[in-house]
Amino acid sequence: MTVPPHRTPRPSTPPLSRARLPVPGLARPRSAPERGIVHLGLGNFHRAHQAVYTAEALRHTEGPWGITGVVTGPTQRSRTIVEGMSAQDELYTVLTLGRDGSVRAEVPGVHHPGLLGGDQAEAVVAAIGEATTRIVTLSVTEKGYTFTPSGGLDLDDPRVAADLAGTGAPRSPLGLLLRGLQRRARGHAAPLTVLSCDNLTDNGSKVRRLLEEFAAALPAGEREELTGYLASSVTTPSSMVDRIAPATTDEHRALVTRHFGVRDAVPVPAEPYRLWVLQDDFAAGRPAWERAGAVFTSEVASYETMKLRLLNGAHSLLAYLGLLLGHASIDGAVADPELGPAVRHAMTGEILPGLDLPAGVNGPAYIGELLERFANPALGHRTAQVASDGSLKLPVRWAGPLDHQLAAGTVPEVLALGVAAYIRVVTRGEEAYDVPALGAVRDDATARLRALAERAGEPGEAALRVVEAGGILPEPVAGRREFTDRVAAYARDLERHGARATLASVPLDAPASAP
Ligand code: CS2
Repeated sequence: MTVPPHRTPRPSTPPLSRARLPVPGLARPRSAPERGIVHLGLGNFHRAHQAVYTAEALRHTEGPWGITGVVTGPTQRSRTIVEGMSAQDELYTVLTLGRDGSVRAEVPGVHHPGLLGGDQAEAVVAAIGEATTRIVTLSVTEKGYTFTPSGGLDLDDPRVAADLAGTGAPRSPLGLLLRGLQRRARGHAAPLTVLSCDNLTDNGSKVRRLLEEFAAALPAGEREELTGYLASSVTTPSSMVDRIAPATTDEHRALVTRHFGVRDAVPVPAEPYRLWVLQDDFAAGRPAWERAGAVFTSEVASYETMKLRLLNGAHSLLAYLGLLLGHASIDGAVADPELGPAVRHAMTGEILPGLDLPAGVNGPAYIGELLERFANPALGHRTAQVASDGSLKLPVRWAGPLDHQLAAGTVPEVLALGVAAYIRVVTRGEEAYDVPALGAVRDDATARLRALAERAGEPGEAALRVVEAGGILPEPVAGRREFTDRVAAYARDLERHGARATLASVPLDAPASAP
């Protein structure tokens, strides 16, 4: 789509609506088809990824694949999206921002009115329970799955406990899903696919295990009907999802007005790249997502591991070390003359060696492509955003490569420094990076990890305690003295000499150093 010349924003700019479209550069979407999908986690990622694939698939092959989006996060932020879309005929703009400054936009137009998981739980359960619903998709982030570090359902999580008691409306994403499945099991029992679109290894098996454990913890009677329905009628394919879609800012809103002459309260910025790799195991049909470029393969696991360790793993390194170096955005962090090469070294020498790449993928070429994607200055992807929830992200992203390297007898230096940087950011907060404008890093483990660190006092000892007792990294990694000693040494160096001097001291010549 070509972009029209910039327009001067007018105070009376009309809101985005079906009647207002098309405008130059922005086509009018067809009306949303009958609902066949309920999506839990109506955030930016879903709106720039699955919704775009679905809209494109529907342009080629029609089907009942309209989406009811459910927001499951904190209520205020959630309301903004649901209310914003509702005031715009359920439409919003996906802004595709190129490295060269190019701006393309599209309006997927596949959504039905959204629901608030908190206030409208009964409506969500009813929507999942309807016979016409064939797929429930999830992008609820690591936090939404309420699991323990070993991957089982966290029965101590207050949301899970309340949902199991069943006295009030379900509160957790899995609780909503489970009660919806129960409704199906008790009614028409039509088959359903539950498709996780989150950054978790083997996300299909994970979600199945969690649902089974949830069902098993219900009172007898409820338990049997649900366990039977899960086994006979619900499939949980795995999928690898990829598209960088940062948080929306006023700049993105202004960009829509400037380029297209309409007002959009809830646009989504995204990079041009997108990929979706799925296992083709759908119980009741699916959109023709392959017509939009999705890849159906039995090799999902190797795509997932590659993406989680190389893209997300490097992202986290850029986020923590970037924050300590004063970088507000990922593109600024990767352009840093010391940090950029260190992260490339980690990807090539510390992460890539442990990977079983999917057939036909060239590791160094993939790494080069990732570094270019990170360098996109138009995205303004904030380091503080990627750094949030590290206690749940790091086990998925860094534990595998750390384990692989340590088992091979080497200490991966950049990853060890990354762990020290994470600990510094999470235990010291904004004081660690001295530039409050970089923003707050949210992590539910903060209070717990801070308490561990405070008891130790000195930064090296504090880092040791957090690694050994913080439950962030699994035992085979957290119990390795040669590794924890390096993390402690880096934690001391960060305190004494600062991030730049510490980074400069990391040996980057060999693939990884011997202990
Ligand atoms: C990022 C991801 O915020 C984060 O932790 O690493 O959201 C990343 O942008 C996506 O996974 C890209 O597909």
